[in-house]
Amino acid sequence: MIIKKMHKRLISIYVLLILFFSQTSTFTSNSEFSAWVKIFKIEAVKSGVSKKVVNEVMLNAIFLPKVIEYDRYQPEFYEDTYTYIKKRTNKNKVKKGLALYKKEKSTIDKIEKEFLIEKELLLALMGIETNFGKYLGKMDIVSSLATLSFDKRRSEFFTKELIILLQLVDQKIVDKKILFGSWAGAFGNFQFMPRTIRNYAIDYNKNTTIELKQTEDSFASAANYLNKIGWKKNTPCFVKINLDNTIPKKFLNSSAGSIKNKKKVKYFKRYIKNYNDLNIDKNLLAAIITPDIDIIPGSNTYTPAYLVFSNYEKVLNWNRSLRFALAVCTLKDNFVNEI
Ligand SMILES: [Ca+2]
Repeated sequence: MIIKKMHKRLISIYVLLILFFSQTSTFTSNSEFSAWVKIFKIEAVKSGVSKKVVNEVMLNAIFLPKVIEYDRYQPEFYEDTYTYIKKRTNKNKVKKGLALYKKEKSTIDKIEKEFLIEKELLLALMGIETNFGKYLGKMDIVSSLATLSFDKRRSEFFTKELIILLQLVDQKIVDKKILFGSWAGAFGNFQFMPRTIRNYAIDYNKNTTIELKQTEDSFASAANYLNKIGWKKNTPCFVKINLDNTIPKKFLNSSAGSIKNKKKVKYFKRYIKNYNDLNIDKNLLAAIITPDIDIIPGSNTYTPAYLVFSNYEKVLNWNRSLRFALAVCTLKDNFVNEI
């Protein structure tokens, strides 16, 4: 009995200690965050943003612990390729995309012709990024970007993004009242990061503001972006292959950081069991990806495997995730069969 009581008491002390330390750590990160905001504001002014805009926009920036949780638990890190693609390219998604296309046909067709980007690709990107504008995100992206800048993991990248966002507000390209988007600071129908807005977004309907939550400006901006980074219309993105296990490991790419060891398709002939069924130009430059190799414990390293081409890397430019690019090109092909 006494032992039981002691045990209970120990547990309560333990719980109290945990509570104490977690409170302290929240307190510490809040005060550290405020100190970081002060330093950041000085840097932003140095980079040319007006003091007035820096103060106004940063006034309500808060540390969002949820953003850190999302950052550490992205589906790209734990979902296997088949699950990831299946979830994002189902019939329902195709149906929704077709409905949008029917409604906006003349605008989308015009943009396809002007920027030489397949309408199916644009629909696929919008479908995967925001489910056709349904999930634009409700996060205050100034706070999201500030949280990720304050956090150590990718501080430099997000600090630059936040400064660019302030510059866009300062130059009246972006309205500070509508800065709601994803936990990672992306915005609009196609989830543009501030840098993408600055480099590629356009006021297509020429009404002086760039409206990335409206069809005309958002589709034209996405098409302009893909065109500028070198997407080639009517050339393939990827094909699925069955690999022979004699393939040297150096040819297996499993990181989206950079795609290595590219060769002409015909070079890989002896390693691809379904080579003769591949309906592609065998002189195209290609690389092999095996996306599940690192994240799925005990996965068969050779399945699934894909040959990927230059267009695939353009989608990686958009979002550095092997699975994301596969899902986008899969959904694109699903639309091709329907439109
Ligand atoms: Ca506009």
